[in-house]
Amino acid sequence: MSISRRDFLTLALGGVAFVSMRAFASSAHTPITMNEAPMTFTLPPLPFAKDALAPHISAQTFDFHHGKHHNAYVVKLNELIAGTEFEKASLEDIITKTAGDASKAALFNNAAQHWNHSFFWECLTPNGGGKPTGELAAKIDSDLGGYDKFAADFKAAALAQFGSGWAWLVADASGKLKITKTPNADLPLAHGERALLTVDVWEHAYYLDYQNRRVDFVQTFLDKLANWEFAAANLAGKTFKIAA
Ligand code: MN3
Repeated sequence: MSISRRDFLTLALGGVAFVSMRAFASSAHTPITMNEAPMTFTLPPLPFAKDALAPHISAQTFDFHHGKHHNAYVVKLNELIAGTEFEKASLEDIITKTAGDASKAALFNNAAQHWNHSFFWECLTPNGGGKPTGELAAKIDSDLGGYDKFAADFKAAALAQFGSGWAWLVADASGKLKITKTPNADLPLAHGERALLTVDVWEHAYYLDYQNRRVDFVQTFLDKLANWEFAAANLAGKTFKIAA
């Protein structure tokens, strides 16, 4: 399969947030035959320039966090699925079928971390943060006691996650908003919940810019970086799918 750089840019600039070889495979741009070899997962580009969030998150942090950490999960994931029943599966299928299976922990961890990071980049935006508006704000009022309580509870969840993990705003199976935290690679998808917004609280997410001050990082995320437009689209039912 051949994808030209121009096609890639056209798709990327056309608003396709998550592009990958499998996404191309199913697009009109690239006819594919049934016999074609399984595709591999690819590192999605950041949805902003790597210095666009400075000084809140530095380009150096993205060099490591996106270029090294996230990339390593993708490389390992591809190694683990090669030649297995999972080599043609969607990322979501890999995650849901390996969640809770101790014998497939490495596969789950790398697949979930690929999903988590791809999602997290979309949760960040220059000039983001502050209070959401519209339906999402109304849901935060009705389900979570208003923005100020949401912010306090989200920050508390992020700080209470001992060691590595994630804090989330999710919609549960009934559609009610909840704040959750998950350890390591664990994620709402493994618990029947829909992710709306997340912040990565692994130390690699903030150590270069904030050292040990996780609280300052999470406060900055809420005040300056949170992409409420993305969260609102997730609430509205936009399917976040990493095409792999
Ligand atoms: Mn991370």
